[in-house]
Amino acid sequence: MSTPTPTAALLAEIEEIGRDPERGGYSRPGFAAAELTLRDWFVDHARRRGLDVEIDADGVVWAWWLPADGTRHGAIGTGSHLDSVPGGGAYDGPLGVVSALRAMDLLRARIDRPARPLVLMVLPEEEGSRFGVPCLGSRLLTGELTATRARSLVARDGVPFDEALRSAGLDPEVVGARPEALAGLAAFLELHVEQGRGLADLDRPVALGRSILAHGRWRLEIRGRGDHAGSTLMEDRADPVLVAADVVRAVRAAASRVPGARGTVGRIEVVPGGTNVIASRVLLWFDLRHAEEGVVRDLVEEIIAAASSAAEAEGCGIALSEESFSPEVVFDAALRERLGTLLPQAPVLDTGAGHDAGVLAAAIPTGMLFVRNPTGTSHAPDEVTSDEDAEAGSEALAHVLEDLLAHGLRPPTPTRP
Ligand code: HGY
Ligand code: MN
Ligand code: MN
Repeated sequence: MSTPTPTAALLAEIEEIGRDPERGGYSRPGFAAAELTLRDWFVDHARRRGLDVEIDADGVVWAWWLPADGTRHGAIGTGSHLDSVPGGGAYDGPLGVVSALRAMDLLRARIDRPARPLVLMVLPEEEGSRFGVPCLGSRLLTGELTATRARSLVARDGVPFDEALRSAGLDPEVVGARPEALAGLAAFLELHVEQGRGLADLDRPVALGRSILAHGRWRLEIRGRGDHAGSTLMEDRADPVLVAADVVRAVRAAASRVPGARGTVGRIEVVPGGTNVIASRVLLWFDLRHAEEGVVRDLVEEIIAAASSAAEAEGCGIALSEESFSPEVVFDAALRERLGTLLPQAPVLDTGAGHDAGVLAAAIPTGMLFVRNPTGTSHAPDEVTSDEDAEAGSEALAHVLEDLLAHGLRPPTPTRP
């Protein structure tokens, strides 16, 4: 048995937290027990490294490595998330958090103190699996998600947002945008396991991120007439499940017709959910993605037209609500070029997966590093990266952080020969 790399050893410390024996993989919803345990684990490691740790009103964890003058301005931020999708993989989120700790260790072996502050960050509810809004923490931080909307959210398990925050030791009364904290950040870098096979096919361990597809989530309620499975003739039914079946097919057909588009229905709730009961209501969510926002909007129109005609034919009603939308993100070109200079072997990849770095990009220069995932699979237990590649990711992150901490965002002007 080979000795795990330091990054792998850190990951091994959390591999039993939030395992989901029923779905496989991990289920670590935001602000719930498993994610709070992971957050405590991170805070303990940060404190053991002498970092100043604070958890802000939105549940964002900030672990500071300060320069001699103690300033927190002009900070380089790095980190990711610890929550997961239901039955998710071990690396989506935690790899970025663990690699930040490992990069910190590599940096402390090279420099006593940074010339400018480094802050390791853990952003809550990135998957939006509990409250329905992805990147909830970074959206609150930037003000994209208002405190009013956040506090109106009710979790999938029925727990209101305020109650979930209180159980996490936070005060929902003070949730909201934090422009002063954001202003202190000069840049943010997120390392993430690749969610695709780009690096596997290129046979490289680390890549840089270029863009994130525009993507959104919609909730469709289909109202029918609940009734008895045995006493109700077929011609007398208003069955919302039948309409849902048509909508699932419409999502697949619409997205399949547009090159590069993605359309997914991964969650359907049938109410009341009895085997011998014709449902009264169905809740169905669909996720649509494409590089162009206009294409995503057109897909929504097409899907809703199909849902309306299926509902009318079946005597059902529908109601659509948009749960979240993220425009296409192109990461800061100057920062990406800088990273490319520092990591000349790293290819540049686009991604279809959303990230906190994508949300923060609206406010500050952000960039991403991706680490090879041989299966390319994500949001499933088969998500994987090798110990060696995980360590290569941490070393790449340390390398770029060292340069950014030394020189800031303006690269040193090369001295004339
Ligand atoms: O859904 C996404 O793209 C991300 O994993 N939150
Ligand atoms: Mn994810
Ligand atoms: Mn992620």
